[in-house]
Amino acid sequence: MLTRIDHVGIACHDLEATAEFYRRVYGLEVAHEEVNEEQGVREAMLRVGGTADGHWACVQLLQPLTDDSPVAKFLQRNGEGVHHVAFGTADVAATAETVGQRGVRVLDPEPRHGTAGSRITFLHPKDCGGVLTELVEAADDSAAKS
Ligand code: MC0
Repeated sequence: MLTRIDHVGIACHDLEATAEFYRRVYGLEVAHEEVNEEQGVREAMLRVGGTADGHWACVQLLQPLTDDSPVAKFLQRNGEGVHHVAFGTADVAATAETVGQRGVRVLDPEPRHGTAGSRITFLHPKDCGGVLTELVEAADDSAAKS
């Protein structure tokens, strides 16, 4: 059902300064940057290593676009730090349905638009041991469905 750790999302106030930290300390470079208005974030993906299913495990830096977005609320409450964990799956809708049947609240019954053409859904942190959890079907993951 889950095929990889796709990314760890990290909330930050300043995307450039945080990306510079990851570059200076770990030598990681930004592979992709995007604004996702629907989610209220600017984000940057930093590739850490390849995964067994042919994708990348990434660090995702998240800077809020607006004061009332989920990441802004998280920063106000907790300060900078780990915001969510995202797992890859070949079929986000089917995986969300399965975990929903297992008693976890699925926050996006219809998958939404995520990084680089991916389809994503979030699971409620209160049903996942305090971890906001994201399911990601990358643009080319669906090839693995058949
Ligand atoms: C909130 N809570 C969290 C949390 N955010 N716990 C762990 N990790 C987080 N990130 C906890 C709060 O501390 C609070 O606990 C309770 O959940 C309710 O939080 P709230 O903010 O007061 O209330 P809600 O219900 O308005 O919002 C929480 C919820 C929301 C998780 C439903 O943030 C949401 O829908 N998030 C999913 C979308 C998202 O985060 N998008 C940004 C990343 P207490 O104990 O005080 O009640 S977008 C992204 O990552 C995209 C670009 C991608 O990957 O492609």
